[in-house]
Amino acid sequence: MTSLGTLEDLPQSYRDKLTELNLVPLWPNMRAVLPHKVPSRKTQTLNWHFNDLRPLLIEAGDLTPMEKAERRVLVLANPGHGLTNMQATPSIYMGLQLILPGETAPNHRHTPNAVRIIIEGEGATTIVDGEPCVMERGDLILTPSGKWHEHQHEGDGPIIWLDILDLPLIYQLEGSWAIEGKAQNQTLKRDKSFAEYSAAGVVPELGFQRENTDSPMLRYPWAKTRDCLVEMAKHYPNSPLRIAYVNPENGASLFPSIGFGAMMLRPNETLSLPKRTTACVFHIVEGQGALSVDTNNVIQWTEKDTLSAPGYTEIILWNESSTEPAFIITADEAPLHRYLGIF
Ligand code: GTQ
Repeated sequence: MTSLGTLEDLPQSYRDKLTELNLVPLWPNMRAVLPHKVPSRKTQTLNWHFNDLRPLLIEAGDLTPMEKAERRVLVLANPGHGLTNMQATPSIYMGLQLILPGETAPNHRHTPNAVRIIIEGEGATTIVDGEPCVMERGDLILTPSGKWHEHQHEGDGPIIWLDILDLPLIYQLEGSWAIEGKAQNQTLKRDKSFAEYSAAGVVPELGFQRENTDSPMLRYPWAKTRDCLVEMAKHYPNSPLRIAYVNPENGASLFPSIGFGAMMLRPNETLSLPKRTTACVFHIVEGQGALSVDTNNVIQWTEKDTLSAPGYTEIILWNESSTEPAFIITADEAPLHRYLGIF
């Protein structure tokens, strides 16, 4: 690869004339935007330890009433992307949200897609287009783009969950906006979409064509996901135990932008993930262990932690317990990479 001319190689008078006309020469930046064989990646490998950030989130509950927050969230910002840009990876936003007993995060809808993964507490409900979704530990609750959603908490003690949105992507596309609405009329007692799709391979007879491709299932209960992994472990003693969350009607990823999965690591298991183009985040539902990226960057994790890792890397996960399995929920940008033909 030949080295290319730099900005400093050009006379200042010429550079000034370019600037005047809103022009920049490509060649000084050519290798930065088109590096040789491997892309440059800003996503840093890191762990947001739940035990470190929980006290700060609880403190936010004292410092900022719901009326002043609308969503009481501490954003898990990857410093590689700049803290204020609210990116865990190029297209994934993550935040930890706190609701105290009796509080409601008011109704709104927005263009970004969102998923919640419940970490702590019970008795909260997210109402999505009139459908109340119960929030239990490890559950995935979907609020696809454009759907009304509000969060109510009538349990005892705080409820905390992880929000995962494609906000950075939608924001970059200059497509991110929201509108506030009145409290929803909740007509159902609890999640109907889960009832309709609770048996794999069997779907409701609609008698009409769905208008859009959003997953009709809004709540993916952790108990079901966990059971599936444990059951698979009995049949596949030597294979990696990984499953994908999909739209039950068509097998598509939950969102066009972000794909979700779950994995189980048997006691003491070491799992080498296939090398892939996409950055990835990991949320530890149960267990303790370590993650290494390109063998040199080793970080420890435990229950309720959330981690990020860049793409184009060799990722290895260990379960360090010799008696208990570990369970991890993953999110990545694979659907988008596939769509763009760069996966
Ligand atoms: O709960 O609707 O973390 O709108 C960021 C934006 C959560 C939400 C976030 C949101 C929400």
